[in-house]
Amino acid sequence: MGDETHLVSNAASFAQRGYIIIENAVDLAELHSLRAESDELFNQAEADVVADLGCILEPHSQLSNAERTSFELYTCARTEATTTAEDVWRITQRFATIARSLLPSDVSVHLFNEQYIVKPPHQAQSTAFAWHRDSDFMDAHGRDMPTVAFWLALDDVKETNGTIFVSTSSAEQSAPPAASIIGVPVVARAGTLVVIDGKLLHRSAPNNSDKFRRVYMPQFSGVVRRVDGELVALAVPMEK
Ligand SMILES: O=C(O)CCC(=O)C(=O)O
Repeated sequence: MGDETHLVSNAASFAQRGYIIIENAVDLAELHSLRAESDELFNQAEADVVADLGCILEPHSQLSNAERTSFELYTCARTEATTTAEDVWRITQRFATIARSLLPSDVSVHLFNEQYIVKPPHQAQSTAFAWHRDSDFMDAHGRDMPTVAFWLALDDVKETNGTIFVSTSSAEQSAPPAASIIGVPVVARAGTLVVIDGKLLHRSAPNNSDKFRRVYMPQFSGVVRRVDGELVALAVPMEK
């Protein structure tokens, strides 16, 4: 099957279910670069990663508006962030081409957010994420902008170490998140990518294991602004 056929079948499946799973989305060398960047950011963090940062580490801080909106300027800032940042940035750009095949054709693909979600060992409930849709975090203005999150497992993931669960019921998708939803856990090897629509209901489990659970998660969308016109996060153009 050619690459193009793959993208078409992925797009159909994504439109229908709100997520797709792509195994071996990165090779071993890329996985090492991503893990190294995640660990470097964790070790550099000046706050408690769980209690203060909610397990979220960003590979950049204090970006200017120009850096948040220019491919060239973001690339400069981004590739200086860590020792392996250049390798990771190449992967992010490859993911942007997949995002192109999944977002509506009238949306110009921008990098909206870039983060690692790191759950240290034995952290129980404090590392769980409740049922939500990524669009829940936008105001009424931004909520209409289609977004896709690229949730890339850097460690093997399962129910006991903090994997995500996705809701597969269309009735649940349109209702407010309820505690009674069960969902389906993603049990997968490191290197597996789950692409999640901004409107898909998902949650994640606590990490009860004795090892770190690391995930790299860039998000792509059009330019997302708040009602007051301010950017919500990044708006780095990814299409030439
Ligand atoms: O990685 C996780 O455990 C959950 C991440 C998540 O649900 C999110 O960032 O929206």
